[in-house]
Amino acid sequence: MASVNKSTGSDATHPSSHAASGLTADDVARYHEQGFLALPSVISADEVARMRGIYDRLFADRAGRANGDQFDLAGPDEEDSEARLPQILKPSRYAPEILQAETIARVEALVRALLGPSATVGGDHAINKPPHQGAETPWHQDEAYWDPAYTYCSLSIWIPLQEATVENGCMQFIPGSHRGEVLPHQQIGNDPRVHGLEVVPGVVDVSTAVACPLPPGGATIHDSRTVHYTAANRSDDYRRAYIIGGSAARTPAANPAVYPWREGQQTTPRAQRARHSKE
Ligand SMILES: O=C(O)CCC(=O)C(=O)O
Repeated sequence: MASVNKSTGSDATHPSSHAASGLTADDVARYHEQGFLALPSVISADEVARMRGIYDRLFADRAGRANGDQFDLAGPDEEDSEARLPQILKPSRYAPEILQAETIARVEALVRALLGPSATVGGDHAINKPPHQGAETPWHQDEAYWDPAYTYCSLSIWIPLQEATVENGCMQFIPGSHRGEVLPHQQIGNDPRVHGLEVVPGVVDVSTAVACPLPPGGATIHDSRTVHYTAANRSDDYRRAYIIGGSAARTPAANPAVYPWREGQQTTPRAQRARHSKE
């Protein structure tokens, strides 16, 4: 008997809902059970090479820096300090050609297979770990960044533009963690200048973590509540990740939580640049 995804109402195991995505019914069931999925091949080697050229240019040009879309996720983000974990929000705003129609169609099929036929693709970002860099992306849940006034049904598709290994910072997940609440977070290192968030140290048991190495153009997909992490890049090359989101409609939360850590984010150098650019 087909099972209905309670959060979306979609018949997620019906073959017609996932045929275009290339996912099997087992893949879909595993995603909902574990909160993540690793796929060895989502975009072609040629497409990876084409995207990588655009990606490297965006970081070299510091695209989006002036309006707060490009910043250091893990460091103080001051003009004279080298970024530990450079991130660009909405890279497709600065280089729309990074996303070809074929890739959007592929991503949309994955999103709809997992979240239901009305789900949409939207919201991309890029995290570029420099070689021999000590910055990890600490354990966190994506929803900790979002407004707790809503209940979400969202995922992220994480695509490495070179091989992703444990050594250079592939994705790691805590299976089943998407079924819990949003855990207490703080700014990384409890430093008020840092935009990035981490689960408060000691709150999460990471002994069951699963690392997901991937070839270039593979992808991991994770629920917006799944606790995840990437290690520091100890390789000789950049670790380039292009990430694109998908979601079904959010609904107002019945009993909204309060996320005190979001207040701190409003005072970071990144948030100040974003505010000034709008004045
Ligand atoms: O690429 C990384 O280092 C982390 C990515 C991440 O946290 C995400 O895609 O939600």
